[in-house]
Amino acid sequence: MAKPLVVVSAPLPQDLREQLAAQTEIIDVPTGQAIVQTLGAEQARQVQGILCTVRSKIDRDLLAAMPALRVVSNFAVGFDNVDIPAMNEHGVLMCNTPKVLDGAVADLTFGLILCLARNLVAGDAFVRSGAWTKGAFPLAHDIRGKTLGLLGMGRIGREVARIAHAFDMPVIYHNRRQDSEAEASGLASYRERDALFAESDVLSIHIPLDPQTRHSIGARELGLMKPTAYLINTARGAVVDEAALIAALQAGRLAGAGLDVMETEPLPPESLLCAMPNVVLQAHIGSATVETRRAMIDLAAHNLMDALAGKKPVAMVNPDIWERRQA
Ligand code: 8YV
Repeated sequence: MAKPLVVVSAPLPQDLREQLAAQTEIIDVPTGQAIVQTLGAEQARQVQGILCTVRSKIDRDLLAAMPALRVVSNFAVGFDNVDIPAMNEHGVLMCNTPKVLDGAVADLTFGLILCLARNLVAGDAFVRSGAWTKGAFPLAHDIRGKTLGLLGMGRIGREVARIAHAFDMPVIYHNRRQDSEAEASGLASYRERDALFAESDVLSIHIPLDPQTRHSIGARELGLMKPTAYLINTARGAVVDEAALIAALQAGRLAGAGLDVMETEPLPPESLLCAMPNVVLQAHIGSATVETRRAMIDLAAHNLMDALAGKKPVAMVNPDIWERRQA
């Protein structure tokens, strides 16, 4: 029997490539490049699996062009690049990489919080420029005792809460579903959504991007926040109305923002965010460590190989498709 045809549009280490090549025929598509257009209609019709990053758009057009497609495996925990209702209609399994990146993203969240509160980026420039020889660096702020608000209490939110306890930060959260375990263990206390924005000294976002959450943090929410508070976003840029965030920062209605994600990535250098001293920016690096990325690509590649071999993948976004297939 011919090996199934798969598209690889993600950085795949050689050992995993060899494992995948033993059971499939691989077509490489440069990361982020439109898959169907690169392949052409004839080849697209035969593709059974895709391994891709969040830069590949998996939409109705792609699904219509790939009637043999059985599985899409994202090299990411997020799947806002994928039209899940359309995947369900076409009976295509969606896999992702949860858990393995929780620690890395939570660590970066704290990196951003500390950069803002202690003014570390400016402090580095202060020393390098020789300004230290002329006087002391201005005082910054403690994070100890300050309230951390978590919007979203999934795996990453919980990991951030655990770290916050080591910094003696009281933790409050808002989530679609109240997390009784987090409450019972003393990890975090539930707040209504508006109260979370109003009470937090640091508000950190840990929700996925979907049609309901897009621009769900806008002028109204930012207006509820303390003028001394910081906003941290390591989730997805588009959950925040970036124009409203810029306006709030410019007006001093917010003390600062730590952003690993933006509405447009890569962030154009002419963005007003780049000129703001009270903003710390990173290039969507939440999971970008050697160890975490290796764990992610391992999981993503095995999800793909398992699904094609008829073995239950470890991480499925729409397990109903799998169950339906078994039945
Ligand atoms: C990126 C992420 O996917 O996992 C996610 O949802 O946003 C990141 O880890 C990363 O760039 C790997 O493609």
